[in-house]
Amino acid sequence: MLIFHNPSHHAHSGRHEMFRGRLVPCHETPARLDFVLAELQRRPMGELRAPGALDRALVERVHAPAYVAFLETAWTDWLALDPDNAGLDVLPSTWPVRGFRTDVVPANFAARVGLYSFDAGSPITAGTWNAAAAGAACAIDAARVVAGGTQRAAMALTRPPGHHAGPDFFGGYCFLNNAALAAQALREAGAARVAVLDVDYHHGNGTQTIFHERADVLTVSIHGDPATEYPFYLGHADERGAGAGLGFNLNLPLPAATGFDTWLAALRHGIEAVARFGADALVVALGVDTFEGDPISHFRLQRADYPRIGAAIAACGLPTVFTLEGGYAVAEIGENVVDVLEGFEA
Ligand code: OKP
Ligand code: ZN
Repeated sequence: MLIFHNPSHHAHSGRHEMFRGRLVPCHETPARLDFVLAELQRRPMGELRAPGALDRALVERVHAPAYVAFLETAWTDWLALDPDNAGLDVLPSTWPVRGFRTDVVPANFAARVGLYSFDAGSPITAGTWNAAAAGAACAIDAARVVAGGTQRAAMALTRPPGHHAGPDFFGGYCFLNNAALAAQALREAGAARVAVLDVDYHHGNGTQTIFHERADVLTVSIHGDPATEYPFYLGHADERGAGAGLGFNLNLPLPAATGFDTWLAALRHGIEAVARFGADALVVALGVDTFEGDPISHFRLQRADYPRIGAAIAACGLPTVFTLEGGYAVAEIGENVVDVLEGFEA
């Protein structure tokens, strides 16, 4: 498969995320992608390529233009407040929850950060826009290569991840929704029906919300039950989509401590839904934070399970775009990701 890697990912390197009353070191680090690249040196899976220029217009058909503009200028706006801010990350501390207005964009920068976010765990740094934009270009380019038919599969090997980013909000370490951008690019390149299969430990709330009222993109997510697991406020089994999109979202929440047998049964269920939908192309939001050694997640998948995930996905027989999402057991992320790809290609 052709792998688009993000040459700008190091530019996004957050210092801290808020956790239980403390600022703690970020889990979502540049080392994560470096470990995947190192494993690909040992076990090459195909050509590695840098992305081309970002199709900004396509990004603005997935995300609100005002949100994209906010992300692009957030760092300079932050520095304009105080030059000493260069040594600090941007983190929100106030949000417009129930009863507040979200239709008036505040002039105050901190208020705008809150308007466009949903957690205090996703710092904006000097290079966040450049890294997220290059990652979006990876996802769009991967989709176009697959749509062109010269490759059955391609990957957007990038960070920050994307699946928590919604139409006009960041959070969960995500800023631009790479999987949604790939799905939109596949649609615009001629695939009538596109399925997004999200196998990250966390519910793909951003992707679900982006396609909530659309019947042309099926969203399926297998994840830790939001009753106890991040992102908490979305991802329940009764969320089926709305309007024209009713019936085109499938959530498969599983309890903490779920092992591979139960997880694989959920994957098969999700794959059956993709087949019933009649998808012409598939986007896989590939997080490997389902791994038993993951420091922030609670499933119990083991190393030997990952090739089997790849094989099950390959059996869909669809043109496939992978995006990299979570996986925080940094020493093992490379092996687990490449194991999925190897299982897919076998
Ligand atoms: C991203 B992805 C908030 C910290 C909560 C966020 C987890 C984001 C996971 N202070 N943790 O789905 O792997
Ligand atoms: Zn995750």
